[in-house]
Amino acid sequence: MATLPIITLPDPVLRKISDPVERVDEAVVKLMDDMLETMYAAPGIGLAAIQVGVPRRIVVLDTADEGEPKSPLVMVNPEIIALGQTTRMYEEGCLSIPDVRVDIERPETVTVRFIDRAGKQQELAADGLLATAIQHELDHLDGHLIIDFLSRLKRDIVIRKFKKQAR
Ligand code: GNR
Ligand code: NI
Repeated sequence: MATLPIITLPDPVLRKISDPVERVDEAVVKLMDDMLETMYAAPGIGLAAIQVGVPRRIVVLDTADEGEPKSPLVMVNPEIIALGQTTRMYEEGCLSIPDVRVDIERPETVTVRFIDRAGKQQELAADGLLATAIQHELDHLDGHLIIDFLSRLKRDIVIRKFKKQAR
């Protein structure tokens, strides 16, 4: 296993739309395991493949609290098949946008269909932090970021700050 460098703003790779995975082969399993190690090391509660520069529809998640047993989740080609009616507001962060927090209102519950590490189709109904994190990760697969929920003015300020840092 290996930790991978996490891509940050303003890298345009983060805006790419990721392609579906055709087959969960050895290389995909290795990437998923490296993504989990990278996420735990960061530390974070989720990671999309595009954040390590791979434009494939793969995400890893673990929203277990510190001190609780690890509860890694790996999703290939995830699709949201149902969203709850009620919403919740949560202050989100992103490993690709260090030190920025954005209050985001999203559906409180979500049902997602995906292929697991063994290549088997699964469905999962999630709520709370896991539901929030799943929606955050699926946004990455379509090139969407938490700053897209800000006004244009605030978004431009964040982007300018990261462009300046990158110089
Ligand atoms: O580690 C992360 N924490 C987090 C907190 C609130 C809502 C979403 C997240 S996901 C984030 C890791 C990340 O950037 N995943 O793409
Ligand atoms: Ni993120």
